[in-house]
Amino acid sequence: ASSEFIGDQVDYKIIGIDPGAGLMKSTEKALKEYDLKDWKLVEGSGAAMAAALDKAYKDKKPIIVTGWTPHWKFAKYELKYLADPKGVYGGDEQIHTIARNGLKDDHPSAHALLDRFEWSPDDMAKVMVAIQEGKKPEQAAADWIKDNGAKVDEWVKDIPKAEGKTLKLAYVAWDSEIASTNVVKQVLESKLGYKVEMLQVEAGPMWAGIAGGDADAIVAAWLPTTHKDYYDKYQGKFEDLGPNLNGTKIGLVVPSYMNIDSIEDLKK
Ligand code: PBE
Repeated sequence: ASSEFIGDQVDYKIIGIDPGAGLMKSTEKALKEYDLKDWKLVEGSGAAMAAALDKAYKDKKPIIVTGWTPHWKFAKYELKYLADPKGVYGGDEQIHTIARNGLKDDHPSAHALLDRFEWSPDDMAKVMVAIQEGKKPEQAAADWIKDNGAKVDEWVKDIPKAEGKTLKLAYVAWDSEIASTNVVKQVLESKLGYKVEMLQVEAGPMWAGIAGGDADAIVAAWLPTTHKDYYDKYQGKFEDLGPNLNGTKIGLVVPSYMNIDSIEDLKK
């Protein structure tokens, strides 16, 4: 093999994230389906993936990462998804809000807000970019709420306040979910009077926590594909409140300066 082969250039490594992420399971599947036997998927975290991408990009070096949209990286760098002709990463997805069973009876106001919560990829990207540029997540969420008063007022319209009640929102430290969970926490607190605790966990425990009732809700369920295993495993043990965001994507992402376009190009 010569150094023209993309595998040699990146040491046959794909930079992954946390092992529980649906994106990691899909990528393992992609390695099989595209017959990429020599390739390794490197475990890490969303933050480590972003750091590796940043470093490679600054040096104009080749790199392949597991990526998703919405994500601030697409605002900061010129990137492209590798085509996935076999459709391993699935098609259109939504991010859903999931409540624990019984939340509607125990916390009707929170349930009503969670059921109404819905925003756009652009909304989410604004919060993500602000955090990436150095704002604290709480501040970025508070600023977004201030700048989007009409939208937030629609979410909370006619919902009675629930002074002093406590709630637990579980989430994984993916940048997209840090943004959404902080916004929902702040709305529940500042508009409805709840006290909200954010539980940062891995993907498996997040779903187990909702199914077991240890967490009250998540706004971080990527469906129907990315979190299908978790969804099927706990079916019946949670309430699906439907999409809170439309228009996501996951897959393998590379800098635009790289001379490949499809996952199939990794085989050459
Ligand atoms: N993500 C971001 C997650 C869902 C949110 C795509 C990294 C995952 O793969 O499970």
